[in-house]
Amino acid sequence: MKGRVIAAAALAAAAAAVSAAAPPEKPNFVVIFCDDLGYGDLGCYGSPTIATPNLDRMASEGTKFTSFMVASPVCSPSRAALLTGCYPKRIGLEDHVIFPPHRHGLNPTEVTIATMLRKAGYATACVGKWHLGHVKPFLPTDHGFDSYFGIPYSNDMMTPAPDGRKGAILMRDDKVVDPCVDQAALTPRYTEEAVKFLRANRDRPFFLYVPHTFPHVPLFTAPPFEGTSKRGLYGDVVQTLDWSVGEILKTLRELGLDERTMVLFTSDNGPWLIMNDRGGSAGPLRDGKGTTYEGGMREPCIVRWPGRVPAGRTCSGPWGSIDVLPTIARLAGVEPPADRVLDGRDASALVLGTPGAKPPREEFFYFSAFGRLDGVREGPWKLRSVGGSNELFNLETDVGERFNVATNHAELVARLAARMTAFDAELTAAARPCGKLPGAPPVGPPNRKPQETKAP
Ligand SMILES: [Ca+2]
Repeated sequence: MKGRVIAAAALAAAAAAVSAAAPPEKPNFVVIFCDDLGYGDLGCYGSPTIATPNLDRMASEGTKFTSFMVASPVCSPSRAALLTGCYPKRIGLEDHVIFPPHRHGLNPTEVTIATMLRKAGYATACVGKWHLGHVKPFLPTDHGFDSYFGIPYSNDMMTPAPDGRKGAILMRDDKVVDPCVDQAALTPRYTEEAVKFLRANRDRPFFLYVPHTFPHVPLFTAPPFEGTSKRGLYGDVVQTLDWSVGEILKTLRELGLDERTMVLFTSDNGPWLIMNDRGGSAGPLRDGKGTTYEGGMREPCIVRWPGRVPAGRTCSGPWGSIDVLPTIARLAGVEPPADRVLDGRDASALVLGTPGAKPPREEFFYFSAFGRLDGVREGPWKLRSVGGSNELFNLETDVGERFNVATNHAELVARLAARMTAFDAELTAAARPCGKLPGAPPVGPPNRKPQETKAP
């Protein structure tokens, strides 16, 4: 008996020695970022016509967030914010999206999630639509990704191919591999590429970023997805994305990586409503893409990490894409960049459902598609102050922003408006420039329309 006790004690001591010697396993991260997906476009967010069984199951196995904010209602600035943890204006990318003639992009001096994790030994890959600069040194492979496969800007930015066709270009790393890609095959090709990356890196920590091309218009899919939804081609395309998420989750399960992998699903901005049935739905939210109402900037967000992120939970605590970098840093046990200002905050307690966890921020700022500061949220209150007109909404009782109560709360309106002015001045004074090649055309939309107000 005594011998057995000693043996057990020796075993325990040996086990303790092993665990003290071996560094804790670093978690993997998969971020799936759709393009123009609306708050109301998933079954688990209320869509009656689009079937998303994989995302619904992901939500039941993880946490569904109902106040997840992106930092711009259009593509490029929103992507810049996700990857750097900064408001787009802080890094010079607030003024609308990058077009093919442009020669600017995310400054190579910025630190992305990929740069940060790669330094910590992670394998990194970007599979999908980049839209942060399509020439060197602004490509994914210049920003911490070991590899890149996808279209470098929006799928409606067609350029002439050598054979006379017009299409979207497909790149691998820093080379164009197809000047006119078959867009109907894109989502399955991205998925195949993502799955291949997961299999190849099963034994080391990885960060996989999948910024999908869709459901941005023009919409494409193919059998077996075509004609399957009750919402026309738009629904078919979202159902294709749902299948893709299912393939990624299935692969993680097969590789035994479920408990070591956090998967985050969201989109860059709200639905493009002027596209009518080719655009999505913001569900109960007001307006959509391009606006600073909630429909433009509040996104579906599901986080799944079995054993760490509570299953079947709905969380209304506000956080957003700018908090993803600091949150991943905390969960990976790495330091976020300390030599510069970040706007994002660590939201890991909220994400992990730590009892008593508070949202990571007291206030969130709403910048327009052109970098004009339109609004601020503080607690339940949101002030939109545009062109001298004030709208105050209580988002807890009026998520659809139907009741402007500004006249009932003059003091609050004045305080929030002053806070907006102060923050914008502070941010503008400390803003860092985007990256620009010599002789680059000006940042901003070509043929700017008069109503497209630039940042001051
Ligand atoms: Ca978009």
